[in-house]
Amino acid sequence: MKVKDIKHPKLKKWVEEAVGLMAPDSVEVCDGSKGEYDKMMKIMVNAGLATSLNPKKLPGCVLFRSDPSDVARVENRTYISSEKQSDAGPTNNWIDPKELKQTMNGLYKNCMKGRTMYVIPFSMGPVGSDIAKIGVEITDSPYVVANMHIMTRVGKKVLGVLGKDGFFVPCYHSIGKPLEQNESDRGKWPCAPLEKKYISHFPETREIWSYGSGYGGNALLGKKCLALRIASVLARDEGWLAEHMLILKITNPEGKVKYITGAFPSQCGKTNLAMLVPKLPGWKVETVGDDIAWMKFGKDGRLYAINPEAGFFGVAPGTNMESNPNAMLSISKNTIYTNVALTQERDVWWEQIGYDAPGPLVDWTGQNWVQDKNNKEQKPAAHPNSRFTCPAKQCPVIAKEWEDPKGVPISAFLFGGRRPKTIPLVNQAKSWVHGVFMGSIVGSEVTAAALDVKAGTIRRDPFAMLPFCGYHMGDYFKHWLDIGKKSDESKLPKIFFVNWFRKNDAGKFIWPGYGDNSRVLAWIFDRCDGADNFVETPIGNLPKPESIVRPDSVSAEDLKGILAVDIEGWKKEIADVRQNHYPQFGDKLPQELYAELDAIEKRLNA
Ligand code: GTP
Ligand code: SPV
Ligand code: MN
Repeated sequence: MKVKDIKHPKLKKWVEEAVGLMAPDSVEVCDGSKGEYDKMMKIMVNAGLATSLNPKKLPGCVLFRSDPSDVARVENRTYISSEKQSDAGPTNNWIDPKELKQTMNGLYKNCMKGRTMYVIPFSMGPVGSDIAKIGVEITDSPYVVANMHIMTRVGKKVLGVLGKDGFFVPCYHSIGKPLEQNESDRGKWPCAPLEKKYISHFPETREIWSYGSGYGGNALLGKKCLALRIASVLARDEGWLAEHMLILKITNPEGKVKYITGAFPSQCGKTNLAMLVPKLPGWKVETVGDDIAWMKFGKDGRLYAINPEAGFFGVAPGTNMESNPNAMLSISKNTIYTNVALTQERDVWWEQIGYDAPGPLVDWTGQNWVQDKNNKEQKPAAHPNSRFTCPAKQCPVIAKEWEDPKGVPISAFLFGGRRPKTIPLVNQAKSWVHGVFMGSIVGSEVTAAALDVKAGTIRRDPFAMLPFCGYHMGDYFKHWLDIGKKSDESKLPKIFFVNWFRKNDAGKFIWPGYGDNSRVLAWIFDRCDGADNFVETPIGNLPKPESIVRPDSVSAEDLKGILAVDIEGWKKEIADVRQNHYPQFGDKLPQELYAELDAIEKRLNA
């Protein structure tokens, strides 16, 4: 399709302006067809950017290697550019919108020379459903086009819903690497240097401007930029929730169904929990979503969640047939792999894939790599944030209702992170406000999902939304409290804090995690039905030890340890929140949360 075929005058004008500014060689409007996807792949194979994988092992799969400066989200180049700095809050980077647009217009000028501009109309959520939101992304990256085909619903049907005057979120994207005459990419992932990358959001005008990166959440603008940063602002204004949460369906041995969502920071186990194969006999888990949940109130006063995405952009390392067989099966065809290692048979390999490297590999940087298990210092063959992009419908346990525009009614919210000490395996909030308090203090050991935060240290990541909230986090806490105030609390989801990542003194995980997490889900399921399976403690409701079915690999003593209240550890936790975490939000920190902090401290000291 061509620009002249666009029937929406405002969209057409916006595209024409972008063409004038960015000066591409040609412009194409994406139709979302299989032919278009195949064409993108062909272009990238020809440019040396993509390697077709072995069709006998991985039909329809390709591998990309990105630039070392472009392997993850860049949080210190990500901006919430609201009119007032105080609306972005202390945890977001801010530049005055006029100034930022001026800078970025400078970068965008002629930035698509030598390239094709693709105009991608996309829907977050099932096309045409009331809850869906439409965006249009302009990009010069065929990689982005192909990934958007998988992660969102793209094409003509979206333009159909937009009609002549429908609302869309305009999203500019350029990799920031124009080509000179006769220049081509020749196998080098095109992007701009780090200091020229900008991932910008203009919440008042609902605009997204991204420049310089082609990777993941920086470039697939429907995901973190629209479905979280812009959507969180819409959700605040309209009284709903846009969250960094997985959505799962769980069925107990009696056939009773519940839906649970969970917010864990990046690389802390959402995809794995969403696709879990229960170790507990008779239980079943199915997937509705693995990264983002939009939740609105139904007429019955309950919260209903939809997954706005259509695919998974999941972490490769650690994924194997034991830890997550459903992910392994989902990515066995029609999958885009980025920054994993390549075998001689043109198969993929990564750390903890479940078997040793089958001979010499090409690592994610394109170098030869021979596994040396005696060398603890050996650099990984796959980048720690290497990922797969695959259609959600390929998941063997995708729930039949995953695209239901009504959404699914949520019974429980989980919060969690990687906490080697103190935080117990599972802990139920005593009330909605206590649950909001728990969400507000989520902390985790930092992972490789962002380029510029030091992996290994613990940072607070409230509600797993620190990098994804499009406004002041203090106002965000208030929004959660307001949801509680205007609802019948008995109909709201029950709130739980979970931690699969406790370590012993030897630094080993105590809890086996993955499929064994079903033991905790079963306890939560029964708790939602009011089972007498808990003890009240100063920090919340913890399981009676015998109410969690113990895996063989965990001793009774170890289980008791991760279900106990570490009084001294919690006192330190509370002191850290009081001294370092809450004060940064100033007078925007709701008093109710300080009151919760005081109450817990008092109970710990009693
Ligand atoms: P994003 O896509 O970055 O938002 O991440 P995510 O929250 O979906 O994380 P994911 O499920 O991809 O897990 C990230 C890493 O944590 C992988 O390397 C997993 O193998 C590991 N992991 C997931 N669940 C568990 C668990 O229960 N225990 C342990 N020890 N590791 C886990
Ligand atoms: C995350 O970092 O939480 C992700 C990956 O889900 S990205 O889409 O790159 O943000
Ligand atoms: Mn995520």
